[in-house]
Amino acid sequence: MNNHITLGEYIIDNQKEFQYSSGELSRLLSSIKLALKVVNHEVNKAGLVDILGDAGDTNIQGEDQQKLDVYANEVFMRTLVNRQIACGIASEEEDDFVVVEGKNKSHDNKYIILMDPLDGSSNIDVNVSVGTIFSIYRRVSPLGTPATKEDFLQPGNLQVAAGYVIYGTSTMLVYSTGHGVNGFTLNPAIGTFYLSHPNMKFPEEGNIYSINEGYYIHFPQGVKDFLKYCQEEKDDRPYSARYIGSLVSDFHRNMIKGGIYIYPTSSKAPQGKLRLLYECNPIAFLAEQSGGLATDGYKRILDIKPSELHQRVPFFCGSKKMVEKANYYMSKYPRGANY
Ligand code: AHM
Ligand code: MG
Repeated sequence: MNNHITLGEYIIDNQKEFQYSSGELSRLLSSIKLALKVVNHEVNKAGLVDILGDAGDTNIQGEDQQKLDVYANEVFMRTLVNRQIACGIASEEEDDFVVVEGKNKSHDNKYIILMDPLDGSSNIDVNVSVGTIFSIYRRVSPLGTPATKEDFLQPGNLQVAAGYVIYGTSTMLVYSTGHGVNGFTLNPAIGTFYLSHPNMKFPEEGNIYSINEGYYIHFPQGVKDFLKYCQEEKDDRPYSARYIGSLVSDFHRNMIKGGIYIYPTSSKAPQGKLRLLYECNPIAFLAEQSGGLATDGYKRILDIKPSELHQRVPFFCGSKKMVEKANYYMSKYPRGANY
């Protein structure tokens, strides 16, 4: 029975998957586990204490920060910095990346981490699931020197590990170290995660599409055509529309049931909304590791060479056949045209 394997045991048991492992990645994952339990505790009592609402500040991208965004960011940053395991951290809530010193003020740690500490935060006030997303790379700058921007601007296909936490009806951690995707569910009574969803597989086909259709008028023609296809009365169509507005939750449901998530460019957001480095890349890594696909409508997300820490990209992610179909409609029009 898988449900007797705890997350802690699983991390240790699978350390051997890494040829030259020194245990650093395992310690990094354990730190994430610790931080997420603290955030989970706070998210769960969100309606009870004065932690809801606007923190009265905006982040670098001009978005209002919710108190819980700020709190989650502080918890993850503090935990990762104090444990001195990564050499650098970038977060949706931080303007620039943060260099982390290792033991004895050295810069000998191998990994950098990028994260969105609390994604979908507009859902917090209304008791709808939110998530944490993270992405881990091996540094490219020399050991012993401070982490540099180049460490963070690596294409997603070089990710060593990626995952998300979903603070939903139950709290789950879903992650991959490049050997498939596994999901762990928290038993809140004892604070332990158990392997509940071993070797998760994205269904090749699906019948759910997730997109903010309210913005239809602003979408590229390829997206409009694909939506028409989804709504057509033919074969197993029309498909169901399901959109939570919380990427982690929409992705999680689609990975289990089969479906496609789209956040396209629009005449209002010409680059799209979602951030490549700490939203799209980690989710794309999990999609591919479970048999799904992720593109920007034309090419593979994981092959995009990033140029900016907070870069945005259009995002098409989900069941392989559905993403291929969406790409097919997109390919009929040149990129960036036909609004
Ligand atoms: P956030 O990082 O500010 O929370 O924004 C990301 C979220 C995603 O979780 C979600 O899929 C999307 O924004 C929803 O955007 P919209 O309200 O425009 O549909
Ligand atoms: Mg986000």
